[in-house]
Amino acid sequence: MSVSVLQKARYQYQPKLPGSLARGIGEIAVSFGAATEAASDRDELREIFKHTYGKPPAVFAPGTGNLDTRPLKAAVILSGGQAPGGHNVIAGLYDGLKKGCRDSALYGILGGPAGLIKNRSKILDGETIDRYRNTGGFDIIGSGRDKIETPEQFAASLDTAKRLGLDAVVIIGGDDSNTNAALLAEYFEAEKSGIQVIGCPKTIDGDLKNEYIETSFGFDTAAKTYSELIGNIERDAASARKYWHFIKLMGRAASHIALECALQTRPNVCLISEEVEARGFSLQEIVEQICSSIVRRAERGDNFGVVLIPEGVVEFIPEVSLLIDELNDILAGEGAAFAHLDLLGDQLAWLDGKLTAPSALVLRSLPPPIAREFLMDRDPHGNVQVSRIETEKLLMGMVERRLALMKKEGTYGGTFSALAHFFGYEGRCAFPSNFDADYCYSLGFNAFALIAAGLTGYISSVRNLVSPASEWIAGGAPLTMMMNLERRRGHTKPVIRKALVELMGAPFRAFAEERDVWALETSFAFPGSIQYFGPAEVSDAPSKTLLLEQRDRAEKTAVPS
Ligand code: FBP
Repeated sequence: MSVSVLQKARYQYQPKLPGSLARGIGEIAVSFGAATEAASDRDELREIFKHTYGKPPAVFAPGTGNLDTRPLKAAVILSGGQAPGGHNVIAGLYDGLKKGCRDSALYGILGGPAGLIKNRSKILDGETIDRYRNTGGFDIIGSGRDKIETPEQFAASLDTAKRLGLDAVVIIGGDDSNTNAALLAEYFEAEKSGIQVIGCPKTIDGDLKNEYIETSFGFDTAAKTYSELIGNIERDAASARKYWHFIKLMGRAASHIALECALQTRPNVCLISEEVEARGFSLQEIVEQICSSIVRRAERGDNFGVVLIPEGVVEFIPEVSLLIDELNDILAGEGAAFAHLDLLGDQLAWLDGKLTAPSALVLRSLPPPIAREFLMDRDPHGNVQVSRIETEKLLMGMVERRLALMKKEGTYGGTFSALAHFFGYEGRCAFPSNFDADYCYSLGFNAFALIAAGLTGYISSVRNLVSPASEWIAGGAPLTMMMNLERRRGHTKPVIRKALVELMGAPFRAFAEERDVWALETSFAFPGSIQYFGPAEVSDAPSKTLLLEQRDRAEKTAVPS
């Protein structure tokens, strides 16, 4: 791969560290809070995590150093979807290890968790690390979506770790991957291996978030990348004055990305899946909402606009969610028979007798190409692949039909011409923003500090993120405190609770206060591209979501004077 001018310049960027870690190792002291409990299902979780449950949170502060400075061997795994900043987590971890002791070593596990099971790794030296500093992507070692689940896979993972002579494994991933990290830590402890496991919070979706994780890394850069594109489209729409743009945004189940992009760009309409579910909106009601903005803007002569759609929204619409559940069940049981049917007509006829009447009706009401997407191959877990359903086109088509009807009735007099977009992969491997570059480097360095403090079953936690990096709080939170039991694929399992958009949360409230004005007027905002150089208020700004949440938290915890 050749190196662009920006990449060359970014190699020179020195990410910032929290003040407590930006010092000699001999001056970093770890201290602990009180023992923790899981939010719910405590007895069951205590039983599952016999050796790792309920540990205290850790925090690093300047002081008389008590970290291990012997040579350490660690391995790092990238797990799940790409998120900007992964390379900096690895660089921070590498630099921490080398700062602790120059004889320490870092292995990269190749291709995600499967690499640990299959013993596929490479040593990461300084020269390799330098080629990836401050760059996007996960290509330094690759990632994967496999899980370490069966007793054989746990045993094989331990075998690999022993063969490599590891002291610790760092797993960089989302909620599922960190659940896996917790289970691996427990297994390694139960086997008295002495090998530690530390997690790092990654995902552009922003749904790994709690008291100790203010944001997952990658969210900031991905949302800023999409916001730039949306802003550019808004400016084009306002210039051409003839298109409505329907833009689907990645984020899987949670709507954090769509909400952040809405706060950044002030579109005419932004759907929030969590609200759709809470208020039980039907597909038709969503169409009516969009049409209401289109009709009222047309009355002002504004036959253009922008609609944002979170990629998971179909799963939150009650009648569509029921259809998806029924299809998943039917295809899990009788997938082989279904696979013989090629034509959509045959597939629908076959399903008619098996789906409930309302679900059969919904399926038949969908435009044929969209209906086909609902019937596509399931993912490895037997679920429909929602990111491959073209919701933006579905809504666009339904809106068009509704407007045509309104025109006949004389309730709509505008012109409607629409374009569909999907922004997802465009944002996952962007050069990390300064925020993500600093945050990720800090998470990686902090993961080293947790290893050197002898901890296992912890997630790297860097907080106070809206303050300057020198004031960030570095430490670790025990993974078991983030867990609860959930039904997954017919089994009750310990999992880290997914953080969806809270309708009482500050970001949603800020959006809800303004959206009625946006629906009617042209209130667009144009954030422009991520700035890597220049004034700090432009280049180091965190996401609006983080700012609003932190301001809200500060107000709630402020002591009245
Ligand atoms: P992670 O949760 O693993 O970070 O992945 C996030 C994500 O980008 C989702 O927003 C999206 O639905 C999914 O990955 C797409 O990934 P894939 O291309 O592997 O299906």
